[in-house]
Amino acid sequence: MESTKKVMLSGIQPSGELHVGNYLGPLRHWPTMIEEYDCYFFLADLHTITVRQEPAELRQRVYKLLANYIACGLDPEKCTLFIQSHVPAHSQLAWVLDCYTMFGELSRMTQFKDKSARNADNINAGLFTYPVLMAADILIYQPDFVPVGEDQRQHVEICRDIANRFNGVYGEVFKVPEPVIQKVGARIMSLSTPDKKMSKSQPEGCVFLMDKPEDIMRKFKRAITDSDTENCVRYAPEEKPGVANLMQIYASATGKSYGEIEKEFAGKGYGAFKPAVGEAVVEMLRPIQAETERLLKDKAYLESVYRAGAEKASYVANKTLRKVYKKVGFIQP
Ligand code: ATP
Ligand code: LTN
Repeated sequence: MESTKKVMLSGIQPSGELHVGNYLGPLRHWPTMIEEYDCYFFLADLHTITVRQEPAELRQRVYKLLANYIACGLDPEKCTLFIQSHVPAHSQLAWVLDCYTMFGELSRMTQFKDKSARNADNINAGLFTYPVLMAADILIYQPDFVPVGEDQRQHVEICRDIANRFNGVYGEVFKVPEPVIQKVGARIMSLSTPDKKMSKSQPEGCVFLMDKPEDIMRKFKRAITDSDTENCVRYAPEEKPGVANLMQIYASATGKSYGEIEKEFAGKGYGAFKPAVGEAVVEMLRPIQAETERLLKDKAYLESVYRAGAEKASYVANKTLRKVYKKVGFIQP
């Protein structure tokens, strides 16, 4: 029997180590969704090769990300966990959608502009059409919701535009999904340059999920607070972006409000605040790190998870692909 639950889908690229931004932004909220929604979570390995990857490293990172997913609470019995390249229908749908996406709209994507500026020697067509593959990743499962961090909002918007355009020609083929972006944690900034988002492709100022406790403490103690002389823990993102970012991290890790944090550190200054944020993060990550290490020793289990996931995902994805092929006029094989 078909499930009547609403459908939710998201993915992360195994393009580097997961960091606190990936965790506090989207990932941490996913396990709370698996009871209520029919959830698909995948590892976006096809997306990673828009930037050159070392093959052996990429393979390792896929295992590690899968172990991280499960350790963060994504129970493979309760949701569909899979590797993007194991479901060829994503790429097959992406080609069709390429033909319903305009050059101009892809040229406006901020991530394309940023990444092509950073990889000037490799501005490949994949980097340019990346949002179309992402739209295919999404639309092929007909989800209601797509939980992501703030930086992915534009990609979910273009996905909606592509779906509406296609539906406009062929009728209601795709469900048009809504992005879900958490308020606190949606954009964790780098600890060293608080005007840039924490990003795995820029390890400077980045706290990784698997960092040792002493490294986490060191990174937080060195975090750039602001050049103001106030030395006061107060939430003022415009004036004090470094402090606001640490407050955002502390609030997400402890569940405290900004008001409560201001009270807790009243009269104590940054010298007390920074190590307290570090400790909260160490404690938050401790169980995840231990479980990830345990899972990484059990490759056979991880393989059984991604195989079962690909089978479940393929069933749904192929159904949508067949419908699309039929609509555009391809003869059924
Ligand atoms: P890259 O540097 O390779 O672009 P990234 O670190 O930006 O990687 P992604 O793989 O693009 O991470 O993102 C995975 C998920 O984490 C996405 O939903 C994204 O919106 C979210 N995310 C990434 N960085 C942050 C951040 N600093 N704060 C909150 N959410 C984030
Ligand atoms: N583009 C996303 C990863 C990603 C994704 C998706 C997220 C690829 N396909 C589909 C949500 C839905 C990123 O770089 N973070």
